[in-house]
Order: sequence, then C-alpha cells, then structure tokens
Amino acid sequence: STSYDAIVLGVGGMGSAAVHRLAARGARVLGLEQFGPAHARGSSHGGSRIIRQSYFEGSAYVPLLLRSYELFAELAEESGRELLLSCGGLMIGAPDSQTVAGSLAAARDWDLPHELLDAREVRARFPTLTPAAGEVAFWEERAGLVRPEETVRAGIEAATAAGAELRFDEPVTSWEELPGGAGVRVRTPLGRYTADQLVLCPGAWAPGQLASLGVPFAVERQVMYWFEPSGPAGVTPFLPDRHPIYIWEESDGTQLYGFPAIDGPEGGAKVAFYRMGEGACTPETIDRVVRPDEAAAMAEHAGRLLPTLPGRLLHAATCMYTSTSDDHFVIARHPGYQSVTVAGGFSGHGFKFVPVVGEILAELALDGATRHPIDLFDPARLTGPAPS
Ligand code: PYC
Repeated sequence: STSYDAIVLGVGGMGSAAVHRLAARGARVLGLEQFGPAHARGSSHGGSRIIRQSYFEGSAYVPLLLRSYELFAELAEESGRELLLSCGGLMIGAPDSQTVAGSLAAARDWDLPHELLDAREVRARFPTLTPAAGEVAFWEERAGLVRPEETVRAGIEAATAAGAELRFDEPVTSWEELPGGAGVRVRTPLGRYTADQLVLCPGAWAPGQLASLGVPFAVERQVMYWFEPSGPAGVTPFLPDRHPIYIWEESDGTQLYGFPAIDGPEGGAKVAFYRMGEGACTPETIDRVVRPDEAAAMAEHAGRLLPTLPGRLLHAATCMYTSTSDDHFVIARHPGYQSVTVAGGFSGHGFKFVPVVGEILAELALDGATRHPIDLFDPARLTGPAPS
C-alpha cells in the first residue's frame, strides 16, 4: 500500500479545500472522491451560493467569514476563475426577525458596514422587491455570491499544482486506525492506502461516514428554481449590476432566498427556500425529479414577494442539506481516534466557508489544533456526556 501524510475522504466543497490547504503546506496528500470532479450529486452544485459577513446565524462566524473572503480572493487570483461576485445583499423581514435582527447584531459586534432600509426605500432602490409596510431590510454591500462548481474546480487544480494526488470515481469502502493511533489504513475497490492522518469530508454521506461520532445528522432534499423574469423590462432589473442577493424571512419563519440573473437572460434568476426541505432522504433515495406542483407552489410564493420574478420556469434541480440539531457545523479532531479529523453538518449554510474550513482542517490534521475559533463546532455539544 502507498503511504501519505494525510488522506482526505470526499473531494467536494470542504474536501477540495482541505486537499488544497494540506498540499500547500507541503504535506503528501491523497484525495479520494467517489464521483467525478465538481459533481452534482451532493451539496456543492447549482451555480451560486450566498456569501455575506453580518451573519445572523451568530457573530462567532464573522472572523471565519472575513478569512474566507481573503482566501476566495487568493484562490480566484491563483486560478484565474471568477469565484466571488459582490452584488450586495438584503436581509428582509420584520425588525425583530432573526434574519434582520441577527444581521444587525453581528454587524454591531464586529463593526461591519451596513444600512437599514425601510420598505419604501427598498422598493425605490430595488424595484423587483416589494416588502410590506412593516418590513425592513438590512443592506450589506459586501454580500454577494460564490460559484460552487468553480470553487471546487479551482481547489482541485490548486491542490494538484501543489503536489496532491487525487483519485476520482474511487469510493472509500472502509478505514481503520492502526494500533496505537499510528495512522490510518483506507480501503477502496482499487487499493489500500495508509496515512498519518485522515480527514473526513463526507457531505451528505455523513450519517454513514461519521456514524462513529454519535452525532445525529439529518439529510434533507432541497430544490433550487431558475425563473425567467416576467415583467416588461425582462431580465434587466435582475442583472447583477443592479440586483442583490436576498434572504426574506416571513412571519411564519419561512426564509426565501435568491440571486440576480448571473448567467444572462437564458439562465434566469435562481430562488429557493432556506431549510424547508421535504424531510429525510439519503443520497441514494433522494427524488431528483422536481414535480410541477412544487414548481407551481414556488412560483406562487416567490410571486407574492417579487411579482416580476416567476415567469417561465427555465430549470430546477435538487440538492441536499446535512443538518445538525442546532444548525451549527461539526469541525473537530475526532474524539474517538488520534489520527482522524472530521467536517460535516454544514446545515445549508456552509459553502461560503469552504476556503477557511480547508485551512482549519489542514491545521487540525497537521498541527493538532487551529488558530481559528471553532468552539461552536465541537461535536460534544450534540452527543452529551459519554455514558458511564
Ligand atoms: O448560507 O446564506 C446562506 C443561505 C441562504 C439560503 C441557504 N443558505
């Protein structure tokens, strides 16, 4: 068998960044991916993901986001790919909604630039969006979107250039820690490999691949829709030089989110629900066909908030969230193994962190600790005390 400093299981969003950062630090790295590069069977596809700094999910994420912006810029420069588009972002809802109040709290905690707009100001600046009189919007100029497939490809190229070995279409069938914690042995249908460290980035395959953690992960089907705008001005008001990303929380807690039309008139504008999945699935059982009735329900819902968005449905695709019970991530050295590091449970909001998670995983695997604040992601909070 061949031996490495580190093996990374799963070369999707987080795994591609991990192989890149490990190789960039001079480690001998093997990345094993069960499908092809930047595939569409997990959670890192669909052309766009939101990125923002005033994080309503918690101020503790902000320093990680600031580092992520730096690393996205570096990777874009190195790869020559456009990875991040800063079109600005609006967090819309009642003043006391989590989306608005949480963004304001994070902005104040970290002194991040922002504006608070009333409904009339939103309608004047962004005519596609029609908030009700009592709603407000938190405006963040630095918000925007990142390109998931391009980011994964850029990470793979940078990893390869730094000397990483990547094997696609090669699933891991089993792994075990060697006696005394002296590294790991990994098996695939094509070979056996050993390494000092194993980094598990299984995405929606977490319930199986991270079962030894004892953390419950819920995998859910999500649908993304791309509509051709229906208003008289066509796609023009949705172009990214004048249209922001948005997350819109309604009084029942529903969050609709969307993007400008980043792929021109043919691509349409993408919209989806944040965490309104259809219950449990697995990557094997997920129904990847989008039914006409769910597309019609989305058109009706989005049309109430953005009346000129839902014209013809151009495209729809499914994807999966892998959620923890508190929607915070799991990133840690595996408490049960000396040679294993884990990353999972990104709960529908992880992609914007891909480059910084790669840096954290490389530090955990090679140094045993990270300079980044990751206490929030400790799996112990989800497992409780070990039974005595
Ligand atoms: O991470 O900003 C986000 C997001 C919004 C909807 C789904 N994820």
